[in-house]
Amino acid sequence: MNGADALCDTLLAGGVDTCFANPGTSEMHFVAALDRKPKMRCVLGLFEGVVTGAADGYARMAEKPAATLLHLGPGLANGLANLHNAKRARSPVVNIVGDHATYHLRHDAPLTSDIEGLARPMSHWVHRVSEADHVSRDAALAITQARAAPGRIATLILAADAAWTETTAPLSAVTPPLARAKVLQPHIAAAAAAIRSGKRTTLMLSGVALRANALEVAGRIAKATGVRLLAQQSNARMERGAGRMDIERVPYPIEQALAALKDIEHLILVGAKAPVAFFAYPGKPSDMLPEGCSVLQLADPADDLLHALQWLADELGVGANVKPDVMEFKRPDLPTGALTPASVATALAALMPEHAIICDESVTSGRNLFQFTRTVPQHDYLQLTGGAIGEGLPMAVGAAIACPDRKVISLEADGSGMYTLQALWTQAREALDVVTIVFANRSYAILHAELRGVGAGVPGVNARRMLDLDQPALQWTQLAAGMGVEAARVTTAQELCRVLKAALSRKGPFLIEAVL
Ligand SMILES: Cc1ncc(C[n+]2csc(CCOP(=O)(O)OP(=O)(O)O)c2C)c(N)n1
Ligand SMILES: [Mg+2]
Repeated sequence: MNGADALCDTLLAGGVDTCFANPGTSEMHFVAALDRKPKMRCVLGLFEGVVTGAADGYARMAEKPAATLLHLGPGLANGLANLHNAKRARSPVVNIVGDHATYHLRHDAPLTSDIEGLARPMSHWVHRVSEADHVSRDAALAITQARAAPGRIATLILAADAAWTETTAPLSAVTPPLARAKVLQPHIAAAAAAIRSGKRTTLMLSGVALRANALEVAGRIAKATGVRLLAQQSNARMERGAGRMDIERVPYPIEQALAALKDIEHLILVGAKAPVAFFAYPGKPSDMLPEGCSVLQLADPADDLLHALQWLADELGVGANVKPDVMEFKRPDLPTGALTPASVATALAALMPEHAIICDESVTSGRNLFQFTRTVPQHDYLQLTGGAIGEGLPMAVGAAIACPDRKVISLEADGSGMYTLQALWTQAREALDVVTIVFANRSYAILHAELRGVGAGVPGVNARRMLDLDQPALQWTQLAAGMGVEAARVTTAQELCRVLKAALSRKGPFLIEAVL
């Protein structure tokens, strides 16, 4: 057994059985060891942003980490943006980065770089293993770190000679994850007092407080006390649909966000952060809460949020007899006419299957998606959490691998999609059940609005050349076909309905280019 074998065995013993990879020479012994482990599913991404984005999507749905396999500093650097998104999503990831053999580093070969320096900002934990005898111990540590609530990025840098050297060190056991911490009684008492105060109080939820069971309790509290429920603007995962408690999110556009928050006197955070503007805009506030609004942190993202809400309900005397106002099942009629974000959302609401997973990187086109999908079959809704675009298509890969029996619906803006479109190839190779709808508005539409929003004026020739995706228009059906994914272009709502229905009724990847 060499260090690489010890790494694989420790990963498998720790429940890490999926590896998203883009290897190089320094990882060849790790590749060979993975080759000896049929229980490990190895998934190739043709760019490291696919690898890290898939690890994020996987973790959100599997509720456990995948491993990555990245090639030295440059490979890691290519994957950093989606590692950032994963960190913001609080996804557990065992991020494995190969490095040169220890004795080779001093020669400053071309791929040598400061891997620790690159890893640190997007990791919670960074550790280098240089000796085969330490690989299992350190891999177990990495898994423990990744699984610590609410989920962490654990980067393990593996020296090539640590991987290839023989070891007789016993495999380290991976400690089971600790139970989430229970909140303390004074927090419950303070939250209950705020809700009883008669002032306008909002419970702001994120993290696992947006799962159906926690939302149900929050819904009972809201029904009995009149407290308002609101979710963070972007969230890793929400359980939505008919029979569940619906919850609004803080809108993205700052004016709408300020309007949504303007009446709050007490804000109680349950696994959420107090809302701040996504960007600074001249003359507008960064802290979006109204003056004098008090903020109370009931529960941290790492806490047992369901328990906190249940305890709060008890404290307020909200019994199980109080029923939340859950959504009743209802689908819209199939849309007709022009293809617009609204008609795409309507088609989706009319046709989407039970237990779908929606990966949303639709940017401006998805702004009103929620209002169309409140009453549709139950589904999970995954968002871009760190604002770094190029995560949607890889996230769909990871979600589909985590949940092979569920349909993944990937809503992708055309500009964002181009960052990591190689994910389509992985979808084809792995025969993943993903229907992608590309919102082909042939523009960085959001940035046209932001140019006005920051007061920078109207776009001239240079600005338009930086914000428009025309000349040439992207041919998404050809891009998809080139990577083995069947695709169709639609230009009317009727056409979309016909193609979407067909795509949803079969297994495997399909891409719909919706020309807006
Ligand atoms: C990694 C990264 N690079 C650049 C940006 C800046 N940015 C934000 S949105 C956007 C373009 C969005 O265009 P598209 O995906 O087509 O969505 P649309 O606005 O058209 O709905 C860009 C470049 C970003 N958020 N993240
Ligand atoms: Mg666009």
